[in-house]
Amino acid sequence: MEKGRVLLALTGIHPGRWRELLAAEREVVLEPEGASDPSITYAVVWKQRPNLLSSLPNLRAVFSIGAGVDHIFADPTLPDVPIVKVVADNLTQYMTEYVVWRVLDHHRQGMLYRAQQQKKIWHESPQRPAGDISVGIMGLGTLGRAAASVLLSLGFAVNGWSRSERPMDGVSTYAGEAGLIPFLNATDILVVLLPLTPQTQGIINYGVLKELRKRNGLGGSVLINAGRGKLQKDADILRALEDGTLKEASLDVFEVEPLPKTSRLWSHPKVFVTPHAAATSDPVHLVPIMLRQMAAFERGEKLENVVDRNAGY
Ligand code: NDP
Ligand code: OXD
Repeated sequence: MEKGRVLLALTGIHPGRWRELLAAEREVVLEPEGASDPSITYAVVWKQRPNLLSSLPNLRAVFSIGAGVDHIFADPTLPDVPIVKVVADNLTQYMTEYVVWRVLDHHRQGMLYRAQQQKKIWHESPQRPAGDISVGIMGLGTLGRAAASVLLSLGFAVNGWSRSERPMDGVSTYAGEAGLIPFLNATDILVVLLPLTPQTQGIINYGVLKELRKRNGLGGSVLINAGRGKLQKDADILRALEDGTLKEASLDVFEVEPLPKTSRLWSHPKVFVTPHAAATSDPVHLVPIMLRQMAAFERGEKLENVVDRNAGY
């Protein structure tokens, strides 16, 4: 197979470093140039504009610069070529850090103590051992499993929910629709690491939050969403916080991003907001993986981490 040219089409992300690193081994065409170009065989994309990829007559594969690929599937004319998602130690590590940071902050009452500090209140609240708390991870894939293993090592009880059965040592696992309610009923801190698909859209709604475990002494359950914003209903989260169904939430992702300045989530005292920053895609770590994959593909080897089109992730 001939060495193909790469189209770089990133929306909302500066292409400079990506282009520079890809150019070490490949000729790179930067969108908006490149449409219909027969010399382009690969596309490296983030939220590419619709119909762009279908205009490339010799496209062989698409590389997402993120672990999520919903931004690619948003294109209604996606050509039938393999779509490769990011699986990289560096990104996994970032996500694990985010999840563990947020779980520990909620568990160790960071919100309460920050509020007390503001008012100069010296008051120690009761502490619970990590083993008393069940962290439920929705989406026990690459990122969910990595976070689960660190949470286990910290002593938390860990539950995991996935589409198919995914056994993991030390984790109580649940699968599919039948497993959802039992999973929620056994979970105090819900961590969402699902992909956005037609099946998962809006899954974090009031009814689901209501099913989280209710226990005396914990003051309510906690939601941490670092998956995708459209998995959740922002208004349902606010309702659950207002009526005590939820004690607190850490949200990295939102139905609309950037989170509109008018959103109550920004100023809610029980919500911790980050700007879709849980795990950044670092070209220094990700481009070498893409270049290695392109070269291997041209030697006739199989691409790794190809998305399942039917499943949508
Ligand atoms: P994986 O594909 O490795 O894992 C996805 C998991 O979700 C799998 O366990 C899968 O089940 C499960 N799942 C998918 N659909 C369903 C469903 N309908 N019901 C139950 N479980 C389901 O993905 P990653 O771990 O690599 O990434 C997860 C997501 O994290 C990404 O798609 C992206 O949206 C988000 N992300 C967010 C970032 C941020 O900065 N906020 C950064 C990186 C990723 P099964 O195992 O059975 O297939
Ligand atoms: C991703 C993301 O999908 O950063 O990797 O959201």
